Amino acid sequence: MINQERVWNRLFELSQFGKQEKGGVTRFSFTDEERKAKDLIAFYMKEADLVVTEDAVGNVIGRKEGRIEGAPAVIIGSHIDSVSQGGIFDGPLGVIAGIEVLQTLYEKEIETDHPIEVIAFTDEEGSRFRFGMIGSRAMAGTLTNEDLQNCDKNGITIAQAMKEAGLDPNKILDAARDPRTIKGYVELHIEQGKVLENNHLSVGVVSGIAGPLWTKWVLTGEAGHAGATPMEIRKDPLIPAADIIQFIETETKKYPNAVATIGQLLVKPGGVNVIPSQVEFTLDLRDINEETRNKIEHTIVAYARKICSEREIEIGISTLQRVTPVPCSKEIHKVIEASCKEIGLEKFELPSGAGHDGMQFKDFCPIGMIFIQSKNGISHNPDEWSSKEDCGKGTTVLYKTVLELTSLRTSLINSTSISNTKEEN
Ligand code: HGY
Ligand code: MN
Ligand code: MN
Repeated sequence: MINQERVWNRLFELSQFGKQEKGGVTRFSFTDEERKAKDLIAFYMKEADLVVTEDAVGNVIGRKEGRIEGAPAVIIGSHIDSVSQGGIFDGPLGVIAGIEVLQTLYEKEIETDHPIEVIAFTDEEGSRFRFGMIGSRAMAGTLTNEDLQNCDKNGITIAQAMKEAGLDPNKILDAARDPRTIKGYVELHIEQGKVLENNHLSVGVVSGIAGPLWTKWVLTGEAGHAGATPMEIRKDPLIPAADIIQFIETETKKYPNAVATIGQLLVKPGGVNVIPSQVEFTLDLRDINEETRNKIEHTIVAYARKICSEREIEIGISTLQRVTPVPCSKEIHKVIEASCKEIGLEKFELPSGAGHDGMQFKDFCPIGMIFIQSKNGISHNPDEWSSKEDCGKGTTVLYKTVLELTSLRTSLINSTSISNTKEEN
């Protein structure tokens, strides 16, 4: 029923914006390449006969009205911004598949009870400003002016970048939606892990989404001469930093669902023959259970403060973003499973280690996610890959799920799915 070729071709057409010579796609928010990508998405939405708007933070929204006047909408969301040298599927699959669902309904002249919106959210990744999910936060009414002060590596704040993109940062609240206008949220995404591949499956239903906690660590010692300064009198911040990073790995490995990543590490002043004066690194810590994540965080911080005080090294830890892990809706979970069964796919449930825009709607409406297999579990990497067939299967499951969710016969209450409340640790 959906047009798999069209989904596939559009994924590659979109990937040209931000394509890197050295491989992969780099498409940060509020850049020219992202603007061109949004314009192409808007064009696809118009092809599907949608009313296309952009809200106060640049979310691109395509809407199809339903039969019932004033009924709340089902939202199909994802993002088209990327990490640096990322793949072509992370985000775009969900937006292009969402448009495909609506184009198919248009071509088959199928009306639904509830309206449907497909949304390309602004800056899900947080790659440019080290603060993400800007568009979905704004729609959930939780984006603040303080958030807009986060800046990129050139010191440009989100607010300034918005202005340069023709948006008014003072109007972010205009993007906030009334929860009564939204019935539910569903997203198709690549798994970005190896679970589906290890189980030889194309599609899975997401039980819950792990919450990323991003923190910035700054350790300050004293620069000195690499040759003339004896080891015992040095105040070298890099040594405790290395100790802390090793401790982070050891501590995190004690918890089966927890993951920790040091993605950025900066040594200043960075001279070969200079004892570092300062070290800055970022920590991305996640677990599907918030208590576990907090426990790991507190243990790491206590250890770090202890060894830094022993070495007379100053330590500063600041939070870049703290996203609560979110369980998915049982009802939507059931609808996705039934859709899988309808097309002969085995039902399979798995948690999401990656964060997604749907998390921002946790207090807003029930959320559901569909995963397709990632080859070798690789993502955030030019080698990110999913097969055309799996993209087609995922889009078909999304199509059937949306058809069911937009029918009056399916009622949704804000509930959590049973499976991700169990505590493994
Ligand atoms: O970082 C993440 O989990 C997602 O790719 N934004
Ligand atoms: Mn991503
Ligand atoms: Mn993503």
